[in-house]
Amino acid sequence: MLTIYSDDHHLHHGRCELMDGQLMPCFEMPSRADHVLERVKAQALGPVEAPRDFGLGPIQRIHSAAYLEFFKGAWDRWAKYQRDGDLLPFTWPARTLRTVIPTSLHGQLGYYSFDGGAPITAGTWQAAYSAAQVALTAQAEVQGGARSAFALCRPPGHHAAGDLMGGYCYLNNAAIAAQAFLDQGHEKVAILDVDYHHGNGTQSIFYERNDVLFASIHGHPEAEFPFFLGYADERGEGAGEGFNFNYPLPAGSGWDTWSAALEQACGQIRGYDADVIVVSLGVDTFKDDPISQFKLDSPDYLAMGKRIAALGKPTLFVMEGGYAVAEIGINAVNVLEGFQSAP
Ligand code: SP5
Ligand code: ZN
Repeated sequence: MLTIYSDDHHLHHGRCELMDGQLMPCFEMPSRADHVLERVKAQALGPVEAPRDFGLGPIQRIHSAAYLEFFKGAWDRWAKYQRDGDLLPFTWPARTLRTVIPTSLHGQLGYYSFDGGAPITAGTWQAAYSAAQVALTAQAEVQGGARSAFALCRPPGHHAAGDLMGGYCYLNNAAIAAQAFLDQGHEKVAILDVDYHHGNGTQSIFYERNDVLFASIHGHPEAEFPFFLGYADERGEGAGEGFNFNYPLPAGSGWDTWSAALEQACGQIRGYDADVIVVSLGVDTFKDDPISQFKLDSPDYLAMGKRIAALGKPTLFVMEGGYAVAEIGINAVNVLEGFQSAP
């Protein structure tokens, strides 16, 4: 399996996030992707190549022009204040407030984000842009006939909506790749989101459409980030009704519970008869993940890859979360090896 990877992810290294009443070092850090790359090489998964540049066009298919302009220019506006820290939002247009677009930097930052978990640094735009190109280059490999490809994206993308950043995400790499498949002639794409957190951004992007089926297995939003989306009764709307499937699971869920949900998700994907599958590959379902509450163990990821392979469709893997840095390479590459080992 071909891996696409860019060193540009190092340009994004947020300093801190708010947790347990304290500012803590960001869990979403550059060493995550470094460990995955190391494991790809150690296991000889296949060649590793740099991304090609497909420009802004395919990104604009998913994200609004106003959002992209804001994100691209935000750091330069912040740099004029000559503060020490990253650019972080602190006010959001929640209930009772208006959703006007302010003129100020922090007003706009609140408008274009949904949490305080997506710091903007000097290199964040370039890193996120390159991650989208990584996804698009791996997509082109599958479009060209490969059985699978791995987009080693960082920063991750599945929490980013059309005009919102949050949850460590800025550009929705999986959604951008899914749209590229459609724009290049496919008619039905399925996105299977196995990250511990609900892929609220991806769901919202495709919620009213029937050309992308979205299925997500995640910590129940009653108790888990992103809290305000990801319930089982969210089935899609309008033309998209019946093309969105959420499998929220309780804290403590292990492979038995998790794999039963995977079985259901795979059943929906099979019934849909997708041309191609995009996997939002988060491995924060791991038992020792520092911010998550599932109990998957490393061998379970081999089984996960095998089950996905049994769908028998061309498959693009897009890296999302996973914060047990020492094991992230083993767990992510286990999914890919499990997939590859299946007939
Ligand atoms: C891509 C991705 O996985 N994003 C996840 C963003 C999660 N941000 C909220 C983290 C909250 C952590 N709270 C854990 C409490 C444990 N004591
Ligand atoms: Zn996650």
